[in-house]
Amino acid sequence: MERTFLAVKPDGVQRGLVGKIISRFESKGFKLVALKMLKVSRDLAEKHYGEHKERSFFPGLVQFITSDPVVAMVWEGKGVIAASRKIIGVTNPLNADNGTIRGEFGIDVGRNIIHGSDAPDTAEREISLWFSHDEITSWQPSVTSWVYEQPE
Ligand code: ABT
Ligand code: MG
Repeated sequence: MERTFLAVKPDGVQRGLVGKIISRFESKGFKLVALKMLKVSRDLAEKHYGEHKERSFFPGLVQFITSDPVVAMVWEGKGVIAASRKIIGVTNPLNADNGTIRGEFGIDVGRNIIHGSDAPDTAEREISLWFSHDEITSWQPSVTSWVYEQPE
């Protein structure tokens, strides 16, 4: 089953949005398989945002993500990578659709509340960057057959 990496950023944690955010993914039917709160190291931040290393906003991005705790998670389910990006909304919260997390809760691009992996290869890379094997739990929700027509 497909997996994605999501993280409530320091602004989302400070603003008390962790519960509301987790609730969105839970009630959609996706399965939480890993969760931890941590203060991100500079090394982890620079690896996570490595693709933006040469961009002018990179130092500010690293400063922001390491400034306060984040809540890091792995979620599992059919189509979870693309579906999560839809639930999250586009990068700039002012352009994000109503009903998305960023559309509902954010204004500035540098305070966009939550991160979600943008493709299968980045999801795999980010999950192994943020979590060790034994931090990811395998379990079967008893409601699976009420979420999926043909449970795997
Ligand atoms: P993330 O989930 O944080 O990766 O955001 P998203 O995938 O929606 O957007 P990308 B393109 O990956 O941006 C990463 C972070 O960089 C910030 N950013 C991005 C800017 O500040 N200015 C820019 O011009 C661009 C392209 C926004 C993202 N996060 N934060 N905070
Ligand atoms: Mg991104």
